[in-house]
Amino acid sequence: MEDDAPEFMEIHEIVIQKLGHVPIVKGDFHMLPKKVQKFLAKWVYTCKPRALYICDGSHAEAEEVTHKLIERGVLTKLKKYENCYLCRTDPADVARVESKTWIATDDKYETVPHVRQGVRGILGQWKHTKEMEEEVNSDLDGCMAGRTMYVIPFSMGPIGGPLSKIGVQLTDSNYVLLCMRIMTRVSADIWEVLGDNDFVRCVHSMGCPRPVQRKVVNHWPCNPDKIMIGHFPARREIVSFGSGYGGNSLLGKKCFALRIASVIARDEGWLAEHMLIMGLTNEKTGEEKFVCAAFPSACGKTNLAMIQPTIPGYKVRVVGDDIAWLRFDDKGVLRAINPENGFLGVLPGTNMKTNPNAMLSFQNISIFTNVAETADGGVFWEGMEDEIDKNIAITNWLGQPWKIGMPGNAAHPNSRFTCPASQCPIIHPKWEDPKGVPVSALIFGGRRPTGVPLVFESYSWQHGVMVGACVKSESTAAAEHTGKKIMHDPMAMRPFMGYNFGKYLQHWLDMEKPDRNMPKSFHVNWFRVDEHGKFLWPGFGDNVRVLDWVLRRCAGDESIAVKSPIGYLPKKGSIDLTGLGDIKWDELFSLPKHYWLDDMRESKLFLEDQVGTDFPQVIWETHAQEKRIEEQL
Ligand code: GTP
Ligand code: SPV
Ligand code: MN
Repeated sequence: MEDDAPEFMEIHEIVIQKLGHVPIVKGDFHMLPKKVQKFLAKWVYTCKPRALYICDGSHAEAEEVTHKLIERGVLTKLKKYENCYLCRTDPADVARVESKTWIATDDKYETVPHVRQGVRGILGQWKHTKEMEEEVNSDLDGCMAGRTMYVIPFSMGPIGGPLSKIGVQLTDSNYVLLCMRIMTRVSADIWEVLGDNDFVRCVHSMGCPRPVQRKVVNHWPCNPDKIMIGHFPARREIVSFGSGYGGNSLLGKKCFALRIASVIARDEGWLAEHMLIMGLTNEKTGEEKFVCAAFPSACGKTNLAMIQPTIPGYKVRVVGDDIAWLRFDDKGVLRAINPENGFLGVLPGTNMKTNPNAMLSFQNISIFTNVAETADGGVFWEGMEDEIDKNIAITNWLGQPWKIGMPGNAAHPNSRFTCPASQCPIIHPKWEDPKGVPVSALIFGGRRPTGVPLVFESYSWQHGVMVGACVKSESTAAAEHTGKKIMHDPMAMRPFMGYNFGKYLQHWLDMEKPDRNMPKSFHVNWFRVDEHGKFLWPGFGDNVRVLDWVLRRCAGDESIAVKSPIGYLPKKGSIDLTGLGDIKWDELFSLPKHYWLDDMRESKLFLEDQVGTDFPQVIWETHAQEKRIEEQL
């Protein structure tokens, strides 16, 4: 391990001597586990902060940091709620930046597949370890000058749980610290629990040392031109520079719990996935089933995880809204934990009709980033028009006066709330169960305006892997893509892959074993539109009607499905549409032959181009989906 290399031992000694000149404003360096001291020493030496602040996760710490942020103008207290704050970022730093995200390994093909010659790969970006290190060393050299380095010990998953993992994040942003406290479990207990375990090394800097070189906008020092999010899976290290937004800076989330964790999962035989986890209890029988669903960013995970059912019979409870760590137990049951501690959810479109449970989750201890503010100390975004006083003055996310009906947006389309998961009124009592919950079904989906039915079921586990590999979706504001183009997002993991996607698909296939209880898998699409561009399906709480069909299939009901060339479709009338008025079933479930032939050929070409010789051919061979469509549709 690199930390043990002699030069770092020397640096460690030097820094320990030098630490006398770096005041430790909180905590005791000498009380930290040796391996953490070494990690810290290396980065103090590189980043040259003004002071060190070792966090303990206490309430007093939150108060102190919040107070500082208010004083500096980064946070505005929202007087309509308890302990809620508004934050406006530099408008140049508003979303994840996929084009600046890299995985560094010595062997290129450990990270990216062997693409077809002449093709530009889009399933992950690789850099040689040495090249990435040079870039890191040059960008981070002195990057915290004049700033405090916060040391954040955190756990992904319940502290000390058998499926949980520990991380330590260094950051020069106390906004990031506040958000990490909500999104992960920050505690001084981590130092004890760490013991002989390894930890994920997370280094984050806004990239704006003092004296600043670039004009600071909204008290949000950042360096958008030089954003870099680098991962070193071999030594479980993440280095993020230049951005303070969401997944770019809260390193426990996408960087750790998906990219690095997918590599750990490959090595240890489990799965780290971009999936929600929810429980549905049948109120008649009392039986509860859990499902996980993988949709690309801004495609409905948070909303589905928290739905308020519109048909009687189910009690829904949320375990997680974004990431699932999945592992088969010794009885062959797939179990899932939510490694996160909070929700970082999209705000536009969220209201008391579409997602009351989210609305009720952020009435306390929450941070709203890049939304509009109302004159009474409340918040506003697109979709909340019916929930605010019509005459109230509004200030948009850019700080300008704004009125409903004006062109442009009041809130940034990727504006988000950050709140503790425990505040959700339907949080599952077992959401922190260290063993996880048993999973009956896996669901894939995306925004597919045409051709793709509301729901279909895969023939088998292996076919489900193929359906997952073919996931596509309209691009959204969650990353830097502009316009609404349909993009491939296999397994909803394109931006979050930690290693070669072909090997990842093989790892999924290898999960299937005779003594395991393989969950059924499905594909859903809430976003099909009619010829006028209107959604054919009401979505949101009504999605429970689809889940009801899914669960009846899981219970073995053969009478409600018909075999089609793409998978099992619901038999006409087998989804409960009571009270919905006019639903155009035939349009919602039609499989246009030309669409599907084109789609299959295009998907096959995409995977052959992008995954090349790493693609597990067995999927095509066994499933001959194109042939079936040609002959049977
Ligand atoms: P990330 O946090 O980026 O991973 O997003 P997510 O997958 O959790 O998506 P989220 O639930 O936040 O929804 C994103 C957007 O889609 C919001 O504007 C929602 O209002 C909208 N949305 C969610 N579910 C539905 C649905 O069933 N139908 C329609 N029409 N829109 C939906
Ligand atoms: C996503 O894009 O899937 C998110 C937001 O959940 S972020 O954490 O910024 O990646
Ligand atoms: Mn997400």
